[in-house]
Amino acid sequence: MVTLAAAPFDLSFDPSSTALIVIDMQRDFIEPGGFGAALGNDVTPLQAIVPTVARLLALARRHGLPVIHTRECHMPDLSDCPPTKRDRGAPDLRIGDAGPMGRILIVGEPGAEIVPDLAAIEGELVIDKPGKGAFYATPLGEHLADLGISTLFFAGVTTEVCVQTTMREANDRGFYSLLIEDATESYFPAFKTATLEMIRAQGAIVGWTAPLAALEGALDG
Ligand code: C5J
Repeated sequence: MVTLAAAPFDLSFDPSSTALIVIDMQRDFIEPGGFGAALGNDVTPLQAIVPTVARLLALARRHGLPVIHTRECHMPDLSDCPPTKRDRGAPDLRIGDAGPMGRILIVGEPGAEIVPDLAAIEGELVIDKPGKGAFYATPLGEHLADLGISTLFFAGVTTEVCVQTTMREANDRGFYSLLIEDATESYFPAFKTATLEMIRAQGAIVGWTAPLAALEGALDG
């Protein structure tokens, strides 16, 4: 077992039953011209965490932790995108509309791809998900059960939407969940701060948080 100095208290985990899930580090959220920008957001803070997520991926790969990447995206006919999702707000470009990186959040389009610096390598699972949570309508749960995973490390964007939703789903399914504080980001700094606080509040009611350096120290020694 490895013990990590995390908040709100230490987290002990067995690396042989731990996996890393990197949520939605896609061009559509991180680059200008994508879905995030179409919603009126400044994507710069999300771009800034790419090197930290790359370091986290390197750490997980070095220690043989299974890595799972997710992409929020929909079928070209939008049959898996309910109006409640497509019609939300008044963005310049809605899900499925044609933008500078192809159709927004559509499977196989350039904007739906993971940014090149964080691309999956051979043997890593990439899960396309129609929802905010990565367990909803995907094979993620079965895959983790097949691997015998009990602890999940989380990174990715955005902290308060897809990352938090997936951590809550994981918590309900019995996984010990840790969010790497500097490997996640929001378009809204206050939402990131609030999400970190609510995850670890009330005795880790959803899970734990820790900076990447603490995890590197715990694993690399
Ligand atoms: C959003 C996500 N924010 N990946 N998606 O719509 O968090």
